[in-house]
Amino acid sequence: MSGFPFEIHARDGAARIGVLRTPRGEVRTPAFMPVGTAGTVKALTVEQVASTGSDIILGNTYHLMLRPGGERMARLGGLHRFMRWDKPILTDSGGYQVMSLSQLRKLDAEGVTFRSHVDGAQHRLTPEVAIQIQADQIGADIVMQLDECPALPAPRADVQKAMELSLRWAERCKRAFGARDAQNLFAIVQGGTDAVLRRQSAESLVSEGFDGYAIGGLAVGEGHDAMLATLDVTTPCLPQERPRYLMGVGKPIDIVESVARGIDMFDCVLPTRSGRHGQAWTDAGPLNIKNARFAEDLTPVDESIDCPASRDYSKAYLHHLFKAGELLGQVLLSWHNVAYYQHLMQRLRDSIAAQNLDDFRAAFRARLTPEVE
Ligand code: PRF
Repeated sequence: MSGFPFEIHARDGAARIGVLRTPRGEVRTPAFMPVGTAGTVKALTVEQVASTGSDIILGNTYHLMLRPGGERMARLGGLHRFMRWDKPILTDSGGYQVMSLSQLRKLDAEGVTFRSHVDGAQHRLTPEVAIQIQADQIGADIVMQLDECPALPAPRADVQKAMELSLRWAERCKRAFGARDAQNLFAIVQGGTDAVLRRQSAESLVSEGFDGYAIGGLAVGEGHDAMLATLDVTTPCLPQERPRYLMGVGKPIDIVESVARGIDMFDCVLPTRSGRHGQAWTDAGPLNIKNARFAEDLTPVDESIDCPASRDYSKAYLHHLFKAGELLGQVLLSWHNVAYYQHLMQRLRDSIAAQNLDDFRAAFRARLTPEVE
């Protein structure tokens, strides 16, 4: 495997900026991928998502295989055409969502059987099926291996078993994926917070050779410091020349600290989910827009961000929309939050280019004050 061209343009400590060149467009790294679980970045049009500077979005195999279904997705011409997003899409492989969302799941060495949370129908996901749905039916540009991610804390023996199963599934995914020019396959490092297991997982996957390497199994209950300590032992085992993706992370401060440790890609539901619940992300942390102190606040959430939702609407108006239960409030805060995340990624890229990431980190930490309720 060689993978899409990945050019690293500058480094600052372990951090890097680069460009991943896919046939559907360039991904500037470090990159944040808004989550488009069920064929939509919730509450946003693709034009709004693109306007935030998002180069790539994430889709979920689990949701799409249940609805509209993999075969129907293929007949509809694949996910890009269906949802009108013509830039790159990375899909998660489904195993993680089966564990958190489905009912009556049963894991064996071959795969996982589960009942749909939509209609209770039984489905089965194996490494081969996960590749077929992602690569052939959804038509994802970046396909993730099927893996098992245990919730932490867990006994070491369970973490080891999940890591070893994920290694065997990585091999099967690689065989099923075969040789493709227009699509990439990323492996997923597992191993909890155990340095020995993490190194073993990373070294095995790297010796097999994948187009990119994700770090899974974090942000699952271990806490910020344990997550960063795990990155410190894992990223040095990954090849410099391929992208590194930290799955399901995170808060802005998690992203800042992970970029400093050499991570190139992120995804998280936080900007869209918290936007739908009335939270606006800022450098000072999340604002609860329903708080009475915003009722007559005519200032925008962040006038330095080039997005109508951040710059042109007042906090008082957003407060009113949420108080009145108006849908537009959810749209505008989702839009602002994704724009805030992309603006943060741009500031991180600029800091790495200017070799002053440490100053940016220190200033970012200093501005983070808990919200006064
Ligand atoms: N595996 C997969 N998807 C994921 C994770 C994982 O470990 C995580 C963990 N934070 C988020 N999404 N396949």
